[in-house]
Order: sequence, then C-alpha cells, then structure tokens
Amino acid sequence: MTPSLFHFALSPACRLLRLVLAEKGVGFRLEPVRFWERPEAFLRLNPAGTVPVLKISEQAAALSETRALIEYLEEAFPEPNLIGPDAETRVEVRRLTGWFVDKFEQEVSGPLLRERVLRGLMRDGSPDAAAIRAARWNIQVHLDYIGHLAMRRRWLGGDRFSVADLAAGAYLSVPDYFGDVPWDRNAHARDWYSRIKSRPSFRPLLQDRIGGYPPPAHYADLDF
Ligand SMILES: N[C@@H](CCC(=O)N[C@@H](CS)C(=O)NCC(=O)O)C(=O)O
Repeated sequence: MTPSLFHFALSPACRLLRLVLAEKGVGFRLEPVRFWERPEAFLRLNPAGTVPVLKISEQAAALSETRALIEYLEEAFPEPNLIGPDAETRVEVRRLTGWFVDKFEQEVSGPLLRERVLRGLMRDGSPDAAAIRAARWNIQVHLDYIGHLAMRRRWLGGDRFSVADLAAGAYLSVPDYFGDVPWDRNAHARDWYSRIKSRPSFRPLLQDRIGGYPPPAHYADLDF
C-alpha cells in the first residue's frame, strides 16, 4: 500500500519529507491539508495540528514531527544512507538539519510563509512589512553560512550528500518561491543550490504552484 503524506505545498518541513522519501525511492501519495483551518479529521491524525504527517499504510499509526520522521525513514528505508556512515558525520548532519528545521524556520521561512501566504489564506489582515524585512535581512547570514560550508566541503554535511543538503534545499526553496533569496550575494551558496535543484527528487517541488501566489520566473529554472 502506498504511504500518504499529509502536507501543504509551501511548508518547508513537508518539502523536506518529500525530498527524503523521493531520495529513498519510496513512492507516496500527497494529501493536501489546510492545516490553518484545523480540520477535525486532521487533528485526529495529529493533535498538534502540524504538517507533515506520514501514514505508511492505511492501518499504520499517523507519524509526525519532522526530525522524528527523518530518523524513522532512515531506519525503515536504510538505503541510500542519508545521515552518514559514522558518529562524527551523523552528529554534524543532524546539527545542520536542526539548523534549518529550527533556526532557519524561525528566522526566515516561517515569517515569510506566514506574511506572504498564510495571512491571505486565513484572511488575517495585511502582511507585516517589518517581519518580511527582518526575514530578508536574516537570510543573508544563512546564505553566507551555506556558502562558507559549500566552499570547504563537497556537500554541506561533509563528503557525502545527506539530509543536511535536503533540509537546506527544502527550507531555502520557500523564500526562493517568493523571490526573497539574494542569490547574487554568494556564488558558493548559489552553485550548491543549483546542484540540489537539479536532483530528480527536487523536480516536483519546482512544479508546485499556490493559486494567487505565482513564483518568480527563475524559481523553476535550473540555470537561475
Ligand atoms: N514541530 C513540527 C513543526 C512543523 C511546522 O512548523 N509545520 C507548520 C507548517 S510549515 C505547521 O503545521 N504549522 C501549524 C501550527 O503550528 O499550528 C515538525 O517538526 O513537524
């Protein structure tokens, strides 16, 4: 039976799960959720009301929490290994994954998603320009950090491609959808992102469109 991923197309956490499932070659069905409306049927699956939620089969329990889900997928589908072959690599890959899931989310993708899209979908007033400005300021520091890592390592977590690259790619892809990434600022970060963007796992993300919120022309362009 095909697993179901309950998601929202512009949620970076959901995008990360889609990438991990695709990289592991696990077929899945996407079930869109308007999580901000807190649908009762969805709250029965995840009382926290957050996406992503994964149901590996119809009978299986609904699984949630992005980092727990990544660990679960690594155990349930060990190939290809996306966390690393030894303890030293794994701690670094997990640190960087947390960087994006927590820090980048709080400082950049969370506020941008809320102000640019969710406020409109929730009919919750007009966007907070100061919050958008702050997120666009914060992203510069993150882009430089990605560039710093990409200059010293083959992939962000070390020699091997890992979930740290997928996390950074998923979380950056949301501000990129809004045209909020200053790509000219850091060539190393830009080159790394173009490698991530070219992976087959990324293709469906580049085709996502949210009605009323079209992405800029470069969003789906591999030579942006
Ligand atoms: N702790 C959750 C957070 C994921 C998350 O922030 N999801 C957002 C969408 S991007 C959400 O569902 N927000 C709804 C809410 O917080 O009520 C996880 O790790 O999966």
